[in-house]
Amino acid sequence: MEQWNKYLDVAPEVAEALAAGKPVVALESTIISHGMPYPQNVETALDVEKIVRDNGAVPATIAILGGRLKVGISKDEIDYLGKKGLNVIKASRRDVPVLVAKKEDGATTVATTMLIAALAGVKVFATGGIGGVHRGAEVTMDISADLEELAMTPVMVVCAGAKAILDLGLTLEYLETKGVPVIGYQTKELPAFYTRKSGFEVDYRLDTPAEIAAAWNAKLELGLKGGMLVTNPIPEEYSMDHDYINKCIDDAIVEMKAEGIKGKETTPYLLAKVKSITGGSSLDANIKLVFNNAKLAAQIAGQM
Ligand code: PSU
Ligand code: MN
Repeated sequence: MEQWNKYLDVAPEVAEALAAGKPVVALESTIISHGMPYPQNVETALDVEKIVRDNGAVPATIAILGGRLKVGISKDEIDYLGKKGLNVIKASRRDVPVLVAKKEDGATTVATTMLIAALAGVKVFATGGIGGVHRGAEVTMDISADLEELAMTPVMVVCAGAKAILDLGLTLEYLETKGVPVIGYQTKELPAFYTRKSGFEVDYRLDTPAEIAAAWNAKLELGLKGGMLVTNPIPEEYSMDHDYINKCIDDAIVEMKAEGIKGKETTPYLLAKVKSITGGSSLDANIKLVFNNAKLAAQIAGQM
């Protein structure tokens, strides 16, 4: 028998909103511990919660704390995860059973945040970028569990596309195989996180939060399993130069290979390396696009 309920702690404010059918937006915690340095990670996480509120929804930052699956954590808990940084375990789906049984902490990736959000009944989730098919995956088989989660778990993920640290073409192919709709918000081109353009097309361009919510509702009513990926381009004024950022990413990948970084360390390594190569300017862009996604996610949740 399924007894997932006994592992879940939903914050009272989130539980009340869900019970009343009010909009809730899930937020992840790997972006706090592994995606950005302290203290910008904590400042950003708190600002993102405020943006969700300002746009009419209740934020639910998700993490595993002392083995509990938390939906909605406190300011102090966000600060704790931000300070502990890389010393918190980056928790993907496969890490959940052991962390829960050992009563340990885990920062939830997109995959695990979706999993826990779905248990609580939260339908919309905002983040920066998702994991995907890594460059060279035809040899390494490094394909993020985020894609598999999108294939099976009913949560909409609002992101700024995926970073060119990934193979974007293969990532789109994988999502197609798994039946995951990839929506561009006011664009037909897949955004590439730091830039609005990637050279790849999304499946559909939808222009309003209401249109996106309608597609979601149709998917649920049809009984189609899995999530939906909404890609929201970084605002023009914060987007980075395409050639410059791609050169930085290529350099970061060369260094990663030289250092022999593999597996779950790959993504955090590349995020930190790109930040240092760009002298921190990529971090500013990263923060701005997360804000932009939080706003759109709250607006979509309000239309569901
Ligand atoms: N991409 C980003 N920022 C991030 C991540 C990805 O631009 O913080 C994090 C997310 O938590 C995502 C995870 O779910 O990295 C993917 O890791 P992996 O490639 O190991 O699945
Ligand atoms: Mn991986």
